[in-house]
Amino acid sequence: MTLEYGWRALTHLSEIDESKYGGTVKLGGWIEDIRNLGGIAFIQLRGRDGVLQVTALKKENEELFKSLTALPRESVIVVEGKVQENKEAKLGFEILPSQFEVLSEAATPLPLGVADKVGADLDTRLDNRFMDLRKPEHSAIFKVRSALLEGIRGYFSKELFIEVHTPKIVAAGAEGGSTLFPIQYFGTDAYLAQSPQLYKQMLMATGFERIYEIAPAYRAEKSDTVRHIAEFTSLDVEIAFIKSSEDVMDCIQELVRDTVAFVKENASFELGLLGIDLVTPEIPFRRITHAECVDILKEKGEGLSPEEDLDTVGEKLIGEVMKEKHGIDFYFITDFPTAVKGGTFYAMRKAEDPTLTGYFDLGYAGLELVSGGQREHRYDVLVEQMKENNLALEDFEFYLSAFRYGMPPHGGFGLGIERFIQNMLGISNIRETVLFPRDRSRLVP
Ligand code: AMO
Repeated sequence: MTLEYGWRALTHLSEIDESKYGGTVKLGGWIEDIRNLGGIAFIQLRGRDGVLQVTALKKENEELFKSLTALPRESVIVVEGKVQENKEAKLGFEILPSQFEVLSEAATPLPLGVADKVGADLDTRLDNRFMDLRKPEHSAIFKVRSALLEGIRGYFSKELFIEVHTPKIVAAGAEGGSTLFPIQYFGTDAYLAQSPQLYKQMLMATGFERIYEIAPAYRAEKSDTVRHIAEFTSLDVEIAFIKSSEDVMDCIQELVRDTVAFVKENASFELGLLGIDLVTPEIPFRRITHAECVDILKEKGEGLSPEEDLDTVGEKLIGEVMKEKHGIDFYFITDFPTAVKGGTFYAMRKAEDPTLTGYFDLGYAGLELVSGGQREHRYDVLVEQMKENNLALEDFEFYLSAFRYGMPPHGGFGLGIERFIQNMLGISNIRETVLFPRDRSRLVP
């Protein structure tokens, strides 16, 4: 039997309501399960937006009954049939099939169960990702991710930012040598970009004024953790004519609040499936200085020198304190000492106290989500800071030249998209938020 179909010719489950009862529809999907009781069979057909019961009766059409119930699980079919109300079916209706066509028969055994209640370990899931994502609670993560990106783009579009794309094959790193991935580029040494840092700053010399980029960033992270991956999606933002880091923090808290609200409204089905009750945070976000964090951690028995960045344990403890004391998930850690951000040669130091920068992190329930601040835009000072960091100035000439002919004060930030989703959905391992994650031991699929 052949059935006419096409990407717009099929009905989706969400389009079926009482007005369609008694009518004929055509749907495509995967056979999740078949329960054959002899004279009647219940076939669970999984589509983009749910699982439908197809009820076949032997006495109606024996040939159709036999061939449909003989199909292996996860085969792909298109089925045409009448929509009939059935209070006992999960959706309140079922389809009585009149025709169907097998588009792809699944091999057996399956590498991973789809309808099974028992979960597989993460490695097996990631090895068989195409199958793993047939589970609605797994694909829901990516639908939330898509809504989150739409919310982010909506915010920036409203604020008159333009979206840009900068090269991912670069000649110099910006975030320290230890996490650079070297590559061969037509016989020359090159790297995968750790961050668009140098390019987003150079764009401030063009007149674009407000830019953002959503793109992969690469870090050869030395250790395996549940919050680091080798290829992550970075939201990078740069804004010209800022007065101080305050302007950047302003932008971040509005962005985060509006994006969470957007996801809550536009991914409510998926959030429900995942059992997440999102709370839109109130702004302004509370602040805590780096020096205050040092004191708190000391009290908790966690030594952190005033010249050190918070480690994972420190980040988690500060997150717990902010939750217990103030009931909040989002908070800025401000006034990073120059010694911590010193390696960040592009950070502007405070005029009143050069041992401090206006640099900050945004913590999200114990996880660093954002880091950013005002940049040093004055050519001479920037050169001095680069020398302090023992950088070979000739390697950065392409960057420095943008500061010589009119560079407005500017600042910006980087936000890890996967970390945003990870904490929003309470996911323990960041790898679950990436379709095909890359880490020290994972290059395939
Ligand atoms: P930073 O190195 O702090 O700053 O990175 C910014 C944000 O990116 C995310 N992130 C990661 N996410 C997953 N896996 C990783 N390995 C990983 N590394 C970083 C985090 C982090 O807060 N150029 C500056 C930003 C700026 O100042 O504009 C930068 O890259 O969420």
